[in-house]
Amino acid sequence: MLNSSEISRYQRDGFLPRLGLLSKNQAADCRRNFGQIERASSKTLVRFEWAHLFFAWAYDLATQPALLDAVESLLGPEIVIWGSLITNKPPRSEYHFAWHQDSAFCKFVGSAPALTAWVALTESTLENGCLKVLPESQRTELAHTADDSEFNILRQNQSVTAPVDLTKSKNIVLRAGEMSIQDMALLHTSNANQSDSPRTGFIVRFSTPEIKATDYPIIRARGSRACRHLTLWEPPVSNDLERGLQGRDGLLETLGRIRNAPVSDYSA
Ligand SMILES: O=C(O)CCC(=O)C(=O)O
Repeated sequence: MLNSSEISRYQRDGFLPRLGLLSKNQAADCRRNFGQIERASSKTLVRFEWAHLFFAWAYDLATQPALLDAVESLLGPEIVIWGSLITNKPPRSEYHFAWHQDSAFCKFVGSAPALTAWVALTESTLENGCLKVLPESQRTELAHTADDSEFNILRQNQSVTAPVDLTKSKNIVLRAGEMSIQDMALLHTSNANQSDSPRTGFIVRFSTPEIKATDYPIIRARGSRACRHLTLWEPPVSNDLERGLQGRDGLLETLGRIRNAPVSDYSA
């Protein structure tokens, strides 16, 4: 569990920068598992959503006891996972994330508390485009607009428009296996990868059963409160690549039908 000074720091700043989670070898194993998905897809994937629903290794990562302990310290004992995203910046590529608040485009979370864990599967440095955050920015919701940059990895290409003082922003440099935790409303960005190796992060999105009904599949990570308004999924039990990728394609198709717009991943 987090200690009281970590909890106060999170409540004040909106993030915790550097927490140990996996060993270097465990992080490398997870990166290798993602590499297998890339090879099976025959493309370099820049973003890959929902791995925790279809691959046991990704579910295990998203529900590591130390990760859930940290989340429980901040959200309480009832925890749901509503999303995961692997972000993978290829070496020397222009892919980046514009300044944004996740809360601006996740209205379905409603007033439920929500946070994101960002787990480094490779080291995450200034050179390869680590996460950068603006402390205390979680208190104000800012206006966003579409940003038509081809290399903004955000699905809706969003970018904050309100003038903000970014001089107080902080880089979150992590070793492979470390993680940071951010409030969903914290303003953040990350620059392009100027190094010779990929930069890969595994993002897990947490909330509580108070989350509004959503068409997203939800995994209960801790607790037992009734969640009848949510679509609860069972954890995946296998790492079979073909079955996992097929299942995920099916989910993307279903979400595309519900939204009447194709839902797909970006590949480089
Ligand atoms: O992986 C990154 O560098 C940033 C991810 C991010 O901003 C997001 O998923 O909202």
